[in-house]
Amino acid sequence: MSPEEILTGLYDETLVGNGPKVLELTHTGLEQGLTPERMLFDALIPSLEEVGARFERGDFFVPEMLIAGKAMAGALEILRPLLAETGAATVGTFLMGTVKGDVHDIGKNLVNIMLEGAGFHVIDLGVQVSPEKFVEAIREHRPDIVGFSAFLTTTMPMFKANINALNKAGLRDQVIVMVGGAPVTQEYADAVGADGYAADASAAVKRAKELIQ
Ligand code: B1M
Repeated sequence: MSPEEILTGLYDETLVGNGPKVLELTHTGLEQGLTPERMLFDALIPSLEEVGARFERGDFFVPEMLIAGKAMAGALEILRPLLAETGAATVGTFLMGTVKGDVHDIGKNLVNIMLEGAGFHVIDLGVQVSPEKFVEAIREHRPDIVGFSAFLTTTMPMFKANINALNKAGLRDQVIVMVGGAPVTQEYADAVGADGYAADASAAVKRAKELIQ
């Protein structure tokens, strides 16, 4: 198979949620010398974008979105050790979670992997993380940065709720707050009082490094 055929295959099979085939193609891609970045940015992520577009048009429903997401997550697990490979010394601790009410985690996991690759020690609280759980984890782990991910317009307001909880617990000035996720903008991040925002995983690493200096 040529690299182009592998990338087209990854795109098409993710779109239809064929997990086993996506795993097979990811392995084949690596064997053929395709980089994890190329497979991610030229096939897997664009495919999920198309899934989202079809969902918006009413051509796809939640089950299709779910199996496509699972197929992508499987590939990400194979690529994780390669993307997170680092010789760098630990630059800081990053506590991360998807906000309460939101179950999306692929984008958050990708940010985590890239942060690990850049030398951050990442503590992932998972999805549906309540303000109380963030507060408790900040007290326990004393991270340099706490990151909130939200992927729905209906869960973005949890950023403010989380920041209010940090204020109430007297922790706001002890930790840098970063926010992100598909519907989030710099303006929204500023409005809720976050210290940093990034649109994607590479930008998140860049911003985190700037904020920690
Ligand atoms: Co959902 N979903 N979903 N979904 N889903 C979206 C997000 C949506 C945009 C689709 C659409 O309509 N086009 C839409 C949200 C619309 C909106 O609010 N504006 C949507 C909806 C509506 C829903 C439901 C409400 C559907 C329903 O039930 N009727 C429901 C909500 C469930 C809930 O959370 N309560 C739902 C459910 C699901 C599934 C469970 C089926 C599945 C999630 C699987 C999973 O994550 N484990 C799913 C999926 C797969 C999607 C799409 C298709 C793909 C998401 C994804 O993984 N993208 C998505 C459409 C889309 O994004 N185009 C969609 C790839 C990923 C690499 O990108 O997530 O943007 P992204 O992450 C980026 C950046 O956002 C950024 O970096 C990441 C990597 O580059 N980033 C940060 C993320 N976190 C960051 C933190 C930072 C900085 C940057 O600092 C801390």
